[in-house]
This record gives sequence, C-alpha cells and structure tokens, in this order.
Amino acid sequence: MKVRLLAMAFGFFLVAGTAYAGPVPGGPDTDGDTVENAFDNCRDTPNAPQTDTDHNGCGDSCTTNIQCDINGDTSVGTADFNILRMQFGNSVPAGTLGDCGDQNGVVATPDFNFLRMTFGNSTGPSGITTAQCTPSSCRCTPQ
Ligand SMILES: [Ca+2]
Ligand SMILES: [Ca+2]
Ligand SMILES: [Ca+2]
Ligand SMILES: [Ca+2]
Repeated sequence: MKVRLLAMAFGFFLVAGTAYAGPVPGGPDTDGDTVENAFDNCRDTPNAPQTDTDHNGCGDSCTTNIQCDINGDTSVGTADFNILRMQFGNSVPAGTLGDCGDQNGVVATPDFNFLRMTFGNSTGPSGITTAQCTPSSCRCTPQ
C-alpha cells in the first residue's frame, strides 16, 4: 500500500514537472531592450515598457502605421506598393485599395508618400503566442 502511494506521488511529481512547457528564462534578447525574445511582445523593436494597449500579445511599438498593409499580410511591402501603383489616380472606397494615407477616396501622391514613409513596418513579430498571434511566425492580427 505504501509503495503504491509512493508510486502515485512520484507519478504526480513527474506530471507536474513536465506540465510547464513555456519559455525558459535565459534566452537571447535580439533587440537589446532587456526583455528576452521569448517574452518580448515586439521582438525586433526595443520596447522595454512592453506596452500593449489592446492586450493581444503584440506590443504597441510594432503595430503602428500599417494602414498601407493593403494585402493584409501584416507588413507594408512591395506587394502593397504594387497594388497602390495599379490603383494610382483611381477613385476607390475611402481607405481601401491604396487609399491608405489621407483616406479621401482617391489613390494619389499623399497615399504614395505615406506608404513610402511606413515601408517595412509590420505587426510583430512578437515572442508571445496568443489567440491573435500565429504560432509559427508570432505575427499578430492587425486591430
Ligand atoms: Ca528584447
Ligand atoms: Ca522588444
Ligand atoms: Ca497590441
Ligand atoms: Ca488618397
């Protein structure tokens, strides 16, 4: 009986010991903001305060100025530029299809300039996986 109890207790400790599979402290800190990658809600941008206003696991520092992410891939890049270029001069529903700067319903120079200024901006990557962060790349869904 005693042996069986001991075995059960041992089994419990084994399970308890392996239950925590989260990140372990001591990992790299790529952006040097003193928050290790695995815990950093904006891995590639220094943001020591870790402010995350909407609590989606993606820091405010890497979710700003991505209005020109026209194709919705969570970053402003060449594909977005090409969409804007094809729509240049066109009237579109305000804020869509390249009207990402002044959002006045016409794709024009102010929109191009805004895309240019925010080129390369992206949401994430975050080191924290949440419902809104894709586990594979830890990109966050724009809000
Ligand atoms: Ca960091
Ligand atoms: Ca950071
Ligand atoms: Ca956020
Ligand atoms: Ca416009």
